[in-house]
Amino acid sequence: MSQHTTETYKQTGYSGREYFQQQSPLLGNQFLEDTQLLRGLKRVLPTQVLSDIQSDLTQFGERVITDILELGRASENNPPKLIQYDAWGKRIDKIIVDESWNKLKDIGCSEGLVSIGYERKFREYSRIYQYIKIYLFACSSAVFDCPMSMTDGAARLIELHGDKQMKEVDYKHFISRDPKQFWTSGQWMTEKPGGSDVSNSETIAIDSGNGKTFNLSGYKYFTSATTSEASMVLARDVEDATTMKGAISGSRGLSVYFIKLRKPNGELDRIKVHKLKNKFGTKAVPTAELELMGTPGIRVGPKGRGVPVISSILNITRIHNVIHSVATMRRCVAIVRDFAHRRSVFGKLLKDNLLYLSTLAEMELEYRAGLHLLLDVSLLLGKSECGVVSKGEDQKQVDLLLRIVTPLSKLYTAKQSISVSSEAIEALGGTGYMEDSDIPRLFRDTQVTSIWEGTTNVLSMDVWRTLKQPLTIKYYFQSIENRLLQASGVQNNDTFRKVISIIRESMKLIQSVIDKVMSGDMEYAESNARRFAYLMSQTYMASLLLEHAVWSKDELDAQVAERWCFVKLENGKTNKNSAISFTDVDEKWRETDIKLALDLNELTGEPRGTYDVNPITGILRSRY
Ligand code: UCC
Repeated sequence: MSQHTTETYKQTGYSGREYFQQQSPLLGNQFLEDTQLLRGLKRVLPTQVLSDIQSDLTQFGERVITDILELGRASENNPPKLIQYDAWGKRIDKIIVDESWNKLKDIGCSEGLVSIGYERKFREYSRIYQYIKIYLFACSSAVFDCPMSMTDGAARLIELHGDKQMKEVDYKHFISRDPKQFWTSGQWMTEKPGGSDVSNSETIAIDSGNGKTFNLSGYKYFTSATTSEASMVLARDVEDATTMKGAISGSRGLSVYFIKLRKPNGELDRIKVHKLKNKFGTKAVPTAELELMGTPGIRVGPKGRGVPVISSILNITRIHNVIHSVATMRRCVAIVRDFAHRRSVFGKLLKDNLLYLSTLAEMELEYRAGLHLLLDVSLLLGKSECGVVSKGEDQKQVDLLLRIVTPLSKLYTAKQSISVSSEAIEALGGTGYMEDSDIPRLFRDTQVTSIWEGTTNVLSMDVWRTLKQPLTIKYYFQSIENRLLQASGVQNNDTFRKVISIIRESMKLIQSVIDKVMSGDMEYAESNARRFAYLMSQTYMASLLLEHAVWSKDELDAQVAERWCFVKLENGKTNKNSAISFTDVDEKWRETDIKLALDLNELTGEPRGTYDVNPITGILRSRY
């Protein structure tokens, strides 16, 4: 210590000593450390498929905490800019994105984030493979999963409704693994008169004279990923723009059009970008307000069937929403779990604080239930697309089940992810609230999952739309009942018996609501739609957790199913009619909390997240 410092210390107390430095949370390989994912995949995938994809998922799990995470951060730090005029006053409408955003596109392409689902190398399991890669990618990629989701939806729409040219040329760009060939697509529906209600759409489409190409004019209010090469656009068919002759009002006058955004010289083709949206989250995603000024487009699918046709995109992007939501929950759990091993308060590490662990256990519970739902809906999609059915099923059953499970999983996991990510901020205290900790971004980004692709209420009403087809509820109950049957075959398992009984009660409640609505009480249906959709989601998820517990024969998995039933379906009731009392919960679940929160390593009994070096790969963990 210098003479001067010693003097200063004597006078002011300053000694130049080192102050406490908190270690930041670290992340390891996001595939290998996700033990629940590995177990879930073991349950749903044939052994050979898992063995074929495991090394790819492992390398990708490492990339999402290294180069992809760095690119995602760079994209976040350099959000897109709109340059409307050049120095000479010429209107140019250029959206400038950071180079990292373009690199994320190239990586997404070469990693097959869209193509895997269409190459169908693993038939019905291909969607699970594709979606687990996107799940790993989502929280590291500055939400580049958004353009990927719409590209996925556009590829599916062309597969179902596209003409020869689209199938032979455009589709191939969407599913390419060559970054030079790869295109992303937008999906432009929303206008100022309506986001949820598209029936008032003002954009019009007029035949250019050849009966094939149409000119589109209108103002689109939210166009995500405006740097895409192409887009699917909802527009109203008219014969005359001035008189609006030929226009049919409401959503039945709408059709879907496929447009290419740019001319060969790279300039936007009769599209004016009015502004980039100033969003709460998803800051790197260039979302714009723009005007179509006679932009050429080709109709996709039948005239006037715009909503059902574009729904084939919506039903895909809604599953991407589930992916993003579940990925957010998993990332939050990973960060908080690691932090619990590094942060000491009130004389002990957070990993030894029972209340902290109880909160983390709740987050883990939400994540696990969301994960099993994601695996289920992905498999249903794969089966539906590949025309594959399981024993005792038929195709209609798969299709209708997919149709209802899609909105149920979208609406429910979005809400879960918002509460879990909010909890993660709190779990990291003041630093978790700081932008440069990167944690608030997870919360802001996932807040949108309950809004885009249909709000919770719109999706809740969509659940009622699906129930108009009477077989839907039959298949929904049947799929749950199959799982209950499996579990009831397990001897001497009190936990399973309890879970089965609670799920059966919930099914009765669901049926009673349906009966009331079928008797004509539509106001009841509308005002209770959200509660009802939650009940249907939670009941279905309970059955999935039960199925997983039956498969794994793991006592902890059985307790997870039981806890889900208690928290969600029994609603924490303490009356004597309840299958589980609060006292039971306290005694039994204290131990479970620790296991759930810390995800103890089965081999060593050590909690994961205590190492700076990944115990599985031996590779250094990355700072989140
Ligand atoms: O926000 C947007 C882009 C953001 C970026 C996306 C990234 C997300 C990925 C996340 C990863 C990070 S695009 C805008 C999103 N907008 C919406 O989602 C719209 C929300 N509103 C709805 O969903 C409404 O319920 C509407 C628009 C579907 C309501 O329209 P209608 O015309 O009033 O509905 P109808 O009359 O009930 O239905 C018309 C037809 C019916 O068939 P038919 O005529 O045969 O009876 C319905 O059964 O459409 C059919 N239909 C469907 N079919 C309606 N919805 C569906 C569906 N989901 N699947 C199949």
